[in-house]
Amino acid sequence: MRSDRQRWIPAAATVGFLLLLVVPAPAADPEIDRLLRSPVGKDWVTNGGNLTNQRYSTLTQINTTNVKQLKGAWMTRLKGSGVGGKYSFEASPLVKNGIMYVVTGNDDVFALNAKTGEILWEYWSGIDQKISTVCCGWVNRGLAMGEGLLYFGQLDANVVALDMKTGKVKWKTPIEKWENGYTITSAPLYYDGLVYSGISGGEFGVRGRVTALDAKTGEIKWRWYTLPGPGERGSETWPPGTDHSMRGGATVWNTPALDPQLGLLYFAAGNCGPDYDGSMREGDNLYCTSMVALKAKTGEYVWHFQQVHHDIWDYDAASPVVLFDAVIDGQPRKGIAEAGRTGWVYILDRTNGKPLIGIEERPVPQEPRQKTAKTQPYPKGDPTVPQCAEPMPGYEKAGCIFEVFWETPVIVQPSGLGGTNWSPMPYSPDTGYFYVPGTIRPGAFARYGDTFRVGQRYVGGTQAAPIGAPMSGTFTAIDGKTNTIAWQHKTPYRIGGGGGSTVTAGGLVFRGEPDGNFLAIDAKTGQELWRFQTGFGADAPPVIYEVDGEQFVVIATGGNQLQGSANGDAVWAFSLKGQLGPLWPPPPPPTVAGPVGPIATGVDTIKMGGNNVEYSFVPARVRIKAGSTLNFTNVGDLPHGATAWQEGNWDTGVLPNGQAKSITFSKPGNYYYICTPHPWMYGQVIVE
Ligand SMILES: [Cu+2]
Repeated sequence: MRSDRQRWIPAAATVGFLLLLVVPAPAADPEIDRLLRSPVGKDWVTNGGNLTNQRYSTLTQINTTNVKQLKGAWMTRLKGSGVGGKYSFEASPLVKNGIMYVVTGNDDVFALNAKTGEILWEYWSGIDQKISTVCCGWVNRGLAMGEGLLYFGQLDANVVALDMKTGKVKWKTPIEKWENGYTITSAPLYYDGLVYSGISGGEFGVRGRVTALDAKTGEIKWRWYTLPGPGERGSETWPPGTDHSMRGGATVWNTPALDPQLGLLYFAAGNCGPDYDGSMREGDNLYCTSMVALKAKTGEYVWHFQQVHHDIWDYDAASPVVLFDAVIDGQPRKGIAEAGRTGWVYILDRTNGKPLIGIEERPVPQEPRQKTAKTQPYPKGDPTVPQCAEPMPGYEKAGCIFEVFWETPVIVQPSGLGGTNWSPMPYSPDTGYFYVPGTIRPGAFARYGDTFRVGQRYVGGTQAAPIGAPMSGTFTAIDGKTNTIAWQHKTPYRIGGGGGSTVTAGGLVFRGEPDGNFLAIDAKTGQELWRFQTGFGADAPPVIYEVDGEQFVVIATGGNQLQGSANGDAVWAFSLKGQLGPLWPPPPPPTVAGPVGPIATGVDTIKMGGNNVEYSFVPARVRIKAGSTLNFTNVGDLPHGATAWQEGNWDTGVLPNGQAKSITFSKPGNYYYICTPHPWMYGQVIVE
């Protein structure tokens, strides 16, 4: 008896232990997890629609036969949140059970009745308006939901959870400090009790990472640095004995994707820092400009694929990765794809990170001072934008995608502000096409030595478009089986940093334009079927949902700094029962390069080389009264000047560091100017 019991106890303990091993813990939110794993239907519960980031809706009520009848169902203004030149509106609204949740560029969150547009509650972030480490517009790309909470990152580098019913803060976890250069702009991903968030700051000498937080408490469960510490995997791609990798950028500012079967989390990491100066960081510089897979539960490294070795062009992998399944060469394959600023779509096997269609390492131009990589990956298939620049007057050299440069400017295309930027790339399993927004724009690249200072811009050069350079875009259907163009539209404006799109089983691609137009396109043929003027820059990605049997298409229209489109705070919803007509068109975005950004008033000093950016006028655009005097002060390291461009005849001459020259503007007019030694440096004075 006694010996029997002795045998029984360890046996029971072993069975219990085995049960712990094989029976997974119950999901914290089984319903959201199921929606995240399923094709997208009436609800849209995460930024990319579901865990694949495909942005493909199975709803068919609105389709190619009836889309011409589509009209505005409602339009709601979000009480001035995110209105102002510094903001962009890039969020995908989320919808669950007839309630919509949307976040603005000021990190303010609104809950709306998804059928009527009525505001149900508001969360005002109260974020510090003096945050000085925002790179490229105050922006928030969206929310995640699960366990009755909404999750999002703020520009002050906090991840916040709100109660979905009330908008009250449940928890708030700082990932970093904005004062150190860190901000959060991407939408997080919720799945199975964890919230995954990236971090931005690639132009501020930061160390990129992905952080997983406990969805209930906000506790940080793990973090994975995109830049290896000494002795860690990948550290051999940085110069030994230096700490350059600790401020090498590789930020993650797009929503990850997740394969629950493989248990893997996927994301793309951004450009290397300092962006345009590779002289001190010899090596491939992992994991800059790379697609990465980690174990979703633990953050353990599984594989990576680097799109650009030793990046010196700001070829930031910024668009969200997309998971898809396809039969390629007769074999069912598990794919992952990402649209790069290089203009290529990178298509890999998501089980192992190996190219699915073929990517070839080819020799590229060399510049020993930049420690350039010997070869670069060239994907098989078609780029979506031209990859060579046209010569321009005033520049000695124009080159193609991996053309090298040092201190004399060289014009390169696509450039780090061309190709596909943060905009998502939808995928339709019906057509097998990726839908790729692209920007065509040359950049004048020049390197200069930059000193690292915590919380200051740290880019080591410039890629400004030469003043007067033409800018436009493309919208391309890329066949996922071949990586070749199925159809392509030339667009009048840049759309790679906006013009978000979404595809449906109704055979439609919905996409916005920075001139305010919202379009429906035949997903198979590319034919435009419908167009509607929203009145604001239509640069956010649309979302599809259903309430009470009625299908809606919604888009946040509030413009975009990258696109130069008209700012606002509107959310437009469309349906076949809609009654609202179009608004007046907003001012169109520029199609020729020139000074951009907010117009400052009450300013009497223009800093040349200000904000730790050598080739800049700060502020770049000012409005003054006739008879006012502007004091041009060189705070940079190099000699700079301001010289009238086209209109007017004034010149500060070239001033060394610390010197200033005053110019009085007596006649009203619009005065552009450039720095003659650095013609990619320009500004604007509006005299009234
Ligand atoms: Cu200059």
